[in-house]
Amino acid sequence: MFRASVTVRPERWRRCQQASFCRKYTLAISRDLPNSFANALTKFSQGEDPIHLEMARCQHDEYVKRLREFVPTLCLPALDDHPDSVFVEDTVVAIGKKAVITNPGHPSRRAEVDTIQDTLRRLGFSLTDMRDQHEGGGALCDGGDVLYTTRHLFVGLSERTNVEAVQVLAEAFSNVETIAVPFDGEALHLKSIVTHMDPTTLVAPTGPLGDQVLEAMKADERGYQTIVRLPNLLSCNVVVVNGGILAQDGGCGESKALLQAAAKERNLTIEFLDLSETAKCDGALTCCSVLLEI
Ligand code: CIR
Repeated sequence: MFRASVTVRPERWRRCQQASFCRKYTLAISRDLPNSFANALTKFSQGEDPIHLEMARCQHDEYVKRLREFVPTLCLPALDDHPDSVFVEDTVVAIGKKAVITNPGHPSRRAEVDTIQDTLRRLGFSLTDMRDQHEGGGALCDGGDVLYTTRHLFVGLSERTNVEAVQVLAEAFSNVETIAVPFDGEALHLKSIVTHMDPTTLVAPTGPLGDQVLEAMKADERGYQTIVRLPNLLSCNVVVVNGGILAQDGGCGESKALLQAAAKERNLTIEFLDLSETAKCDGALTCCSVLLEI
């Protein structure tokens, strides 16, 4: 039922092992695009073009193919009853062999977590189910709001993620400092705004939205020495995996050039991808996979 690829280029593993900051991912989980994808939730994306299903499928296949250059990837079968189910990142937060199964903030997304929970249980993870916590199921969280830099666990307080969830995450991952990051509603998730390239480098947009979030994170005080500021918001969501970076080809040459330079300085291989159809429903790159260290 599952499709996994194990074709990871050996030189990329070596490069990753040389880089002491790097998390060593051994498996990624993604999910095939559902036939219902055109009905995915959309709030922040602009534009009137509807989602083009076949193009979305090609782009997603390309994403998985590129990801497999860096890490073996298990692609779960599509859930056609759940238009947003390709966004697996939102269903779980995993660090080492521990994982917190989330209670997604939008009711239409809650049933997506069951198959992820099953998969992680079979992989031997120690699981906390957020849905069992804080009587009454008060904790709500989308994994897209959780940014783990290896030094801090930042949790965006968005329309999808609340303080009860911060509490659950802080208890589950008690060996790392957990920090709530309030931000106003100009983007769906914290990681729609800011991601990281290494333990001291963040990627964030230029302008007030980036300023606001970096300030809420106290990025400076917390030792994030380099902040790659990009004019294009979509370009700020990057996947850093085993010596490589997957980034959006968001049509912004300046953002691409800045990312390329930052990747080169860090001896990371950067690959640009066009996920225009996913972007039409507020999705970016990190949201289409869960990276695991097992
Ligand atoms: C949603 O609104 O839930 C989806 N259309 C987009 C989720 C994107 N997830 C993510 O960035 N982690």
